[in-house]
Amino acid sequence: MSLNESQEKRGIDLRSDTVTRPTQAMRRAMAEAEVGDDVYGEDPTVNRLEARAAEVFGKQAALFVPTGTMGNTIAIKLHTRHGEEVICDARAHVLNYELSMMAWFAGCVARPIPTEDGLLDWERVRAELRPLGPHWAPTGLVEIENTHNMAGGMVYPIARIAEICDGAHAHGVKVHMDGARIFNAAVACGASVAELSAKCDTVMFCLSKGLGAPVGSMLVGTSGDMARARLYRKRLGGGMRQAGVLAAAGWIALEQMPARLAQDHSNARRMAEGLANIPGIQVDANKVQTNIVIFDVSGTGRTSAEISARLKERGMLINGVNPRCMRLVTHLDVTAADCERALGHIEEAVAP
Ligand code: TLP
Repeated sequence: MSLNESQEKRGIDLRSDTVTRPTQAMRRAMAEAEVGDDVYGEDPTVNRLEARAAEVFGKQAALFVPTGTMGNTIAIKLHTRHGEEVICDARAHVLNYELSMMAWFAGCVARPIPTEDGLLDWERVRAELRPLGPHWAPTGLVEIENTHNMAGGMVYPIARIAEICDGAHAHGVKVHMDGARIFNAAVACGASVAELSAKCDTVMFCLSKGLGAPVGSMLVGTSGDMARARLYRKRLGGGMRQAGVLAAAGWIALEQMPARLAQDHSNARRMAEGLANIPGIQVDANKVQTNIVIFDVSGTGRTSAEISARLKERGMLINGVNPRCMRLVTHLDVTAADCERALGHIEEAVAP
């Protein structure tokens, strides 16, 4: 069976943009990659990818890490000391989906701020900043997520990021951006990733989500921070030896794939518009800015688990985020035609 035939048999997988398979160009580049031992800093393909990522983000240096979780974990460790607090949105990935890594590795607790749309602002951050006191743990870091996954792919206005960074820096507090999908944010707001993250001390971004690489994320920041980050990566077991095989796919993800993200965004918007017309489903299509749609299915009388199971029988995969709400994520392995078919399947699956 050819690769294309096997992909057609896969059905429609909208669980996440992490499910994408590497493109033919990526597979070729992986097969041909020049490699060395990256723990010795001798893998030319990894070195080239790190240099390019730093350049694209306008930062001094970058570090190739196996996962976004590891990139965020290292960043939090870099900027904090044991016993400090990390200010983040209440639905942040670092708080809810990373197995309390900030406590496990950095010895920090989260100071979550509930928000309507997942986006922090300086006023709210300032209200939660704490100095060391007889009862308080001091604030070690502010963390912002762009795009915001569980808020439905929301994008930070660039001015808001600058305000948070300027405010935090004036108080001696660093800012880390979980930019797992920062290229989606850049496409949605028409700014470069360098502009979006200019004032952030570190940024983690994923090659393995919308950009389609099979594995890999990057951390970018100052040379000093990345030298320390390299040691933390090793401590976490992330020294990957001939990782150029992976970085070769990452290079294509970084260089070629951002240009196609607008297609994912229009597919997501179309899905949201179609969902809004299905009785019992609630979603505001105008709020869909990138490739994630979170929609409320409670009005259908079915739980998200039931709907997931019914869709699975039709060869389609979508997960619930809780019993009332489901999330779908568009990506390079779903076409506009797949999205139309997906809407049909959902309409059937929610029907009484
Ligand atoms: N997100 C995954 C799941 O963990 C929920 C997904 O399917 O969306 N930051 C953000 C904002 C993320 O969305 C993710 C992954 C990560 C970090 C972690 O990246 P990995 O999975 O590479 O550790």
